[in-house]
Amino acid sequence: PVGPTVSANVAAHLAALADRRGWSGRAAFLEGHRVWAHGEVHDRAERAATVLAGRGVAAGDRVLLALPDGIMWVTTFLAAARLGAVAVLVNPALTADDHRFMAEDSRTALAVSGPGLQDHFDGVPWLGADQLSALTGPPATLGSVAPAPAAEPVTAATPLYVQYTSGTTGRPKAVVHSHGDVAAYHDLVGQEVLDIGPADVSFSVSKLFYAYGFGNAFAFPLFSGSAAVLTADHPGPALVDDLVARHRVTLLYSVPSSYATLVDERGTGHTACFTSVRAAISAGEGLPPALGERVGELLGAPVLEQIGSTEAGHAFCANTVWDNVPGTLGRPVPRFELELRDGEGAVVADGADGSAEGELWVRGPTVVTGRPEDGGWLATRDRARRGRDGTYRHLGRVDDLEMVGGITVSPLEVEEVLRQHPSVREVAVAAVPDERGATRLRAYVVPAADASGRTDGRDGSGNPRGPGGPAVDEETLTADLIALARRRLAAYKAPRTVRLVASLPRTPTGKLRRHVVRTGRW
Ligand code: 3SK
Repeated sequence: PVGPTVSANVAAHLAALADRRGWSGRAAFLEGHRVWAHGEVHDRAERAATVLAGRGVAAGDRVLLALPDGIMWVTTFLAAARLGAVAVLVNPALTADDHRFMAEDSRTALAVSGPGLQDHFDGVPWLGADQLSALTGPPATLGSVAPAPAAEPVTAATPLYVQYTSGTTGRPKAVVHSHGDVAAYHDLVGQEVLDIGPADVSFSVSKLFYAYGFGNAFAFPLFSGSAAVLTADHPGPALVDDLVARHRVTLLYSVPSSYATLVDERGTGHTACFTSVRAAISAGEGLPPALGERVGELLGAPVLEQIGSTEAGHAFCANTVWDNVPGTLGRPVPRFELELRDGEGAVVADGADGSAEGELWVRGPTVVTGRPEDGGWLATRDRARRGRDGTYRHLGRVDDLEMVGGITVSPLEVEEVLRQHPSVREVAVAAVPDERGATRLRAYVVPAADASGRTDGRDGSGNPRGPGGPAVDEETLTADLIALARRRLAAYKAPRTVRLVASLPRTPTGKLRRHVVRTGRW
């Protein structure tokens, strides 16, 4: 075993790497009209480390970051890492109650946020992002900042950051990843899956505090000498178009619900603003095959579906730029092992046709299980089928199945059929009790931008569409969808009712909250 070294400290390692590889002057982060070079990022991070040390932050302390995506996020993270402290990455848009829970649960020593969130951290030592920003500016504006503290020696296993699993229900759970994990995301996913190099420009719809966004927009660019576009704003279709075109994005990382909005609002013609994209990555939940095709047509680039989790740190099963099987999650990422297990935890053997189906379990270099008795294996709660070619298909979450009249129905199967209707942008199916208390399937539908088939911004009757509100005839669409389901599925799988809604309840990472869909109230 190797003892603690400065070179294992990710902040020290990345600064030395940028220097050694000559990346100091190359763009690392593109934020609005500002370009931050790799060298500048590490210089600022060293100054931020001085400020944090001045506030008493030391090795092992928890520093909570409730910051929007931007240079402050990156430099504060690197500053905490340099000191051997552990960054607690939280969504700045959470409520005061959520923030208090996370600060307490993580035993936060210092919380860093915008001034508007100061009251979320009552009783916790707090540093305003604006103050930190002023203090980490170039030395000329700064005057007298003491030299940066030496980087703390660590091992690859030393805790580096905490993320909270968004979960689909209950209180979030803390997951701790180490200094060594970040390099592994880059080597195993950035390199082996995406072949990232210095010429790449990444844009991740998923924010930096999520596992997906952290790998995409922090680890990959800093380890590969490439650049990432950062924005504090919500990346709706207009912003995605604008950022991709303006910064010549080569790798677009998004989630199915966001891709659905993009193709819905932009059509499927390959528009000029996407010509720089060499791959579009999809994660967060299963990508319906028809949607994947439409995304590929719009972007004129391969769509690479993958699956990962906060506990795994990043993707553990993925399609790669060399081996893409659309409609599947691809194959295990190098050094990750996957098993399909039954409800008792026994490994499912391949059937006569060479395929197997069960709950997906994963073991690998960055997987955090919290259960030593599982021997490093993590139950993902995702169901999958492995085909004879070794690729995996997502079958939904373990607790996704609905019970109708004593028969189990996969809502995903029904949703896949309903989604083929041109007036459907998003759909979720759940079993709800009818007036007699019997359970029946109901489809909740977000109508497509122009569900009337008109292109003049008016609904089927010629009336203007309301802002965000569905301007489609509910009765006609209900009849159409039920008829479609009856034609394609066994009768008991057809929904009895359809409700039009403006949005579906999702976690911040885009996963459908099925337990909320089942309540019918959001
Ligand atoms: O949610 C996912 O599928 C995912 C994929 C890649 C990296 C991280 C995550 C959470």
